[in-house]
Amino acid sequence: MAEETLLPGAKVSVLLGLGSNLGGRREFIERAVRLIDEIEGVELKNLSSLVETEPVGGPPQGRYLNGAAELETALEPRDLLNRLQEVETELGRVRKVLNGPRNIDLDILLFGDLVIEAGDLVLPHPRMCERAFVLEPLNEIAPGRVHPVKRKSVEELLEELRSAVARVSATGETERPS
Ligand code: PH2
Ligand code: MG
Ligand code: MG
Repeated sequence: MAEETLLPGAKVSVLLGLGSNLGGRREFIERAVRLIDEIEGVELKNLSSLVETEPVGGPPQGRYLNGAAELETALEPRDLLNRLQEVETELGRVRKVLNGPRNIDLDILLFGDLVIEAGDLVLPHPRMCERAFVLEPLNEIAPGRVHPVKRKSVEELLEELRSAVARVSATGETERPS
């Protein structure tokens, strides 16, 4: 575990992915951001613009609005995850289909340099490097932030993903980037 998370009261920088593809998408994300900023022990530092994206995976569904936020928190990762799930519930999220439509989705992408796998708490977020809808807004607010496992910056990860996508469309190659 990263040393900073062991120091009681020390603040850690956390990056979140934000998404919505049901109802008033922008309003859901804006309300979520306000509720997150009100969580005790959490301070909102930065918010990306919100971009419209094609749905990736899951059943056929509408386009998403996606963004990213940077927080500082003294909470433990599990407590932050619980608080974020409470915000999702407060905004009326119902968990039905895996990767299915949702009015709000709040994902912890990076929590300091923490690397952990504990049930539903997996950090860094296991699919963040394959998803342009995550890396693009993240690159707007934290291009230099380094992924603690890949040891590459968000900017580098996005560049890699873009060239992998370009390669696939040029050659029809289907292999995923490692
Ligand atoms: N979230 C998913 C599944 N697919 N596609 C887009 N474009 N944006 C998302 O936030 C998203 C998705 C599951 O969390
Ligand atoms: Mg998600
Ligand atoms: Mg989620």
